[in-house]
Order: sequence, then C-alpha cells, then structure tokens
Amino acid sequence: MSEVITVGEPVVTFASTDPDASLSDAEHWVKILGGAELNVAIGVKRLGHSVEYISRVGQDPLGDYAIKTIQSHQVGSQYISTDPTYWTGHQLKQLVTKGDPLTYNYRTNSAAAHLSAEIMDQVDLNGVKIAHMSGIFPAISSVAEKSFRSLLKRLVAKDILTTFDPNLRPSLWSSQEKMIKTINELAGAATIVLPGVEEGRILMGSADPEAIADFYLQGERTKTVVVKLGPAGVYVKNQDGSAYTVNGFKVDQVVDTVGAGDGFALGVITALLEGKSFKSAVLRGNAVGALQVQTPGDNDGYPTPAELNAFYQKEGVSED
Ligand code: KDG
Repeated sequence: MSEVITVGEPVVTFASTDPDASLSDAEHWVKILGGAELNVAIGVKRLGHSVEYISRVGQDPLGDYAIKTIQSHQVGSQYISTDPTYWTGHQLKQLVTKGDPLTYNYRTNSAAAHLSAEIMDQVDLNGVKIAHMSGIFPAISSVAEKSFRSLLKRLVAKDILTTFDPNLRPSLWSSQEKMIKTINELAGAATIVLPGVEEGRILMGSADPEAIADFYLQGERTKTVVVKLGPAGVYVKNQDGSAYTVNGFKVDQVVDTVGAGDGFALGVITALLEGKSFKSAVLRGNAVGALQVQTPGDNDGYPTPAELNAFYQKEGVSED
C-alpha cells in the first residue's frame, strides 16, 4: 500500500480566463482538475511519495477526464469507482486580479456524494504512514460523511498519523450549525489539525491563533495544531504547551490563491515522511503554499524536489 492515503471528490473545474468577469458574464474557460484532497495527493506524488486517492466519479466524459488526469499524475486510483447514475462533480471558477476567486459548485448528488462506506472497509491500510482528511468530503452528503467516519474509525484503530484540514466550504453544508459541529468533532480524531485563522472565527468564534490551537488541542487524539495565518506564516502549538511561529515567504505576485492550503498540508506531510523536524515540515508547507499562489491552476505550482530546493536556495533557507 502507499505511504499516504486520502479520500475526496475530484472537482472538474471550468476556470474563466476573462479577468474579473463574473461567473455569469465570463465567456472563455479552460478545463482543469482540482479538489482539495486530490491537490494534496498530486503534490505528495510530485515530491516523490506514493499516495492512494479514494473517490467516485460518474461514467461520463468528465469522469473519464478526471481518472485520466489522476493517473497521469501517478496518484493511486485503485479505489476510484465509477457510477452509472450520478455525474462527476464540477465547478465554475472566476479569474480575479485581486483576492480569492468565486466558485460555483455543481456537486449536489454527484457520484462522489454516493461513495458508500462499504468501500472504506476494503481499503488496505497496511503500510500507510499518513492519512490526509479534509472537511470537504463529509460536507458533500450524508453518505460521504458516513464513509468518511468509517475510514477515520479504521485510521484511529490502527493509530495511523492523520492530518485534518477543516477546509470550510459553507455552500456544501446543509447548515452552518451542522458544519461547525461536524468539523469540530471530526478534528478530534486527527493527530495534526490545520485550521486557517479566519476559519477559527467561524468554527469557535475567535481569530486568536492561540485560542484556536487550544480549542483543537482538547481533541482526544490531537498532538499538534498548526494555525495558518495566510502570508504571515503559521502558529504551531503542541500538546505539551510548546508553541512557536514560522514566518511565511514574501511573494511578489499572487496569481491565484486556490490550492495554497492544500500545498501547505502536502509540504508538512512529505517532510514528516522524510523524518524532518516539525519546524522544517512547516517551513516546507509555507514554501509549497508560496509556490502554488504564483500559478493559475489548483495544483500546478506544487514543486518537484529540485524545484523545492531551488526555491529554498533563492530564499536562503534550508530544512534541518
Ligand atoms: O482547496 C482547493 C480546492 O478548494 C479546489 O481545488 C476545488 O473547491 C474545490 C474543492 O471544494 O475541493
């Protein structure tokens, strides 16, 4: 089995190429593949680690495209099933010259929303070192939430290191209350929780990094919380009370912010797989996030090992 495992919905994205046009006015589009957990899988593989992605797509042209693209990235697709009834999840994405682009999702009743829990019992977890989970997959349907929980239960039983990114997507949840309750509960089963500082405002009513970290450190299995502060970097707090901040990298031109958080997660995951210190893992997370915001797609800025080293050299930093 692969070193890393994750579950999610691949999102076929029609990205506008008309700067600052609204989603209804845009006329020109390119087709790309995103999906938060898939982005992580693509970046983990690009940095040289094996990864398996569990999902479900429709038996339709977008599903064929998703599978071909996933395989072209050499991400494991053994547990991707196809659904004869439901379509492949997709979305429209704006091109903005400033800030975060708006997206519009066509994901209700998608094939991934029908990924059943039985498949989770068949997933071979032998040899898996890290599982990456995000708050998006349980948001897409009650079936997906059940599947997510059954995988999480197996990960906990096998004591597999699990990273969890809340990845708030309010439009995918049935209600804000349900989103907050579910995400905060699921986070407790993860070893490392990766919330964004603005997510803290919604999830526990505070944008204070320490308060956010303390909240998630109450989780029964949580050892470390990394609060992402955007371009400023991250605040890290451990179960033993130790805490520190790692600065972010300065980026001259932000092209598209999408995929930066996933880039952070995959940087941390791959560095931990390589036995690096947690501080180095966070440094790598910041580096991958900074590289990703300089490209237009959802995962095209993630580096190879050589590109990561070139970035470190340019910045005059190194991992220990
Ligand atoms: O984190 C990036 C993702 O959000 C993007 O690739 C697609 O919107 C998406 C999603 O919900 O996964």
